[in-house]
Amino acid sequence: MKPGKMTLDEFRLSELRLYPNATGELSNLLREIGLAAKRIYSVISRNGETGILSSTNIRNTSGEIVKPLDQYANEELLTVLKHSLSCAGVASEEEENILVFDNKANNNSQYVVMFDPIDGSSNSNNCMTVGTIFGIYRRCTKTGTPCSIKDFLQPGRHLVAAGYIIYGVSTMMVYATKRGVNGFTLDPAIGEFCLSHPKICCPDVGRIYSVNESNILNFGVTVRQYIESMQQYNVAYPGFFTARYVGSMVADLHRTLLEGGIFLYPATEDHQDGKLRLMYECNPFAFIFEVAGGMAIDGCREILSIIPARVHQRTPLFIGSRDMVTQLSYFVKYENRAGSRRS
Ligand code: AHM
Ligand code: MG
Repeated sequence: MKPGKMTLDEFRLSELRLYPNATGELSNLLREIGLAAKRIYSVISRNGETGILSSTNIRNTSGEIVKPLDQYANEELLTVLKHSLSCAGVASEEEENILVFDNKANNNSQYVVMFDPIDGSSNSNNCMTVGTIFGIYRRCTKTGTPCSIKDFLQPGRHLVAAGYIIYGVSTMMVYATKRGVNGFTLDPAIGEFCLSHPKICCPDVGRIYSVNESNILNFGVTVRQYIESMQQYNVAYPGFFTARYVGSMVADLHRTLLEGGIFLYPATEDHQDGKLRLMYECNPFAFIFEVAGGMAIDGCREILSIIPARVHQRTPLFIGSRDMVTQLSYFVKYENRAGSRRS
C-alpha cells in the first residue's frame, strides 16, 4: 500500500480552498456524516458483542420491520447532524415527519439533509452488505428561521451533494458534488476514510443487469421486453450479459457505478409507484450517477426532474450506464406510441 493517501478531511479542505467565500457548512456536514458512518461501521463489525444485526417485531409507519441497526443508525445520524450546527433539519426514511432543529444556531444554517439510515437492512441478519444513503439540499426558506417542509420538497436537480456509505467487505463513503464523484475507503487502523476512487465515471455501457426477476410477470410489457432482449442476445452471444441482484440497493448500485450496467426497480401491478423512495434512495443515486456520466429515469422522466409531493413518495427506477438506460427509454417510448395508436 502506498503511503500518504488523502483523507476525507484533507480532501474536503482542499475543495473548500477553491471557494474563498464558502462558509464551510457543506464540508462540515460531510465530516459529520463520515463520523456517523464510522460509528455505524463500528457497531456492525462488533455484531457478536452488540447483537445489532438481530431482528425485532416492531414495524415502521410503512409496515416494514424495524431492526436495532435501523434505529441505531437513525439516532446516530440525527444526533451528529443536530450537533453539527450546519443542518437546519432532516428527513429520515425511519421518521414519519421531518425533524426541524429549531434553535438559533441550527436555524442559521443553509442546509437540510435527507437520509435512509440503513438501506437493505432485511439482508443484515445474513451478514450481507447494507448501506446509508444521503442527500443535501440548500434551504429555500430564509436562514435565521426554522426550516420547513418546503425545504425538503425540492426536486433532486436541486441537490447540492449526495452520497452513500457501503458497509461491505470494506467500508466506503462515496459522495458527489457537481464537481465530481469521489470514493473513500475506511482504513480501520487509523479510523479515517482515505481517497481510494478519485473522479469516478460510470461506463457508458455494461454487461450486468440487476433486477428482482421473480417479479418479471408483474412488470409492464416494456420492461419485460427489455429484459428478454438481453436474454435473447445471450442466445447468440452466450455470456454477453449477466444478472446480479443482491437486493441491497447500495451494493447493487455501487457495482453498477464502478462496472457499468443497469439496475431496474419497476412498477408492478400491485405497486404502481414501485418500491423505492424518491427522496431517500432514488434522488441521491440519480444525482451521483448523472455527475458520473450515467443516467436515471422513472420510465418517462429523469428522476431528478420529479417535483415531489410527499417526503416518503415512491417511484419506479431505472438507473445505470447511459447507453443502457437510453435504450430502455426507447422501449418505453415505442410502447407509448403503440399504445396511443391503439387507443
Ligand atoms: P429498505 O429501505 O426497506 O431496505 O428497502 C429497500 C431495498 C433496496 O435496498 C433493494 O434494492 C430493494 O429494497 C429490494 O427489494 P426486493 O426485495 O423487493 O427486491
Ligand atoms: Mg431503503
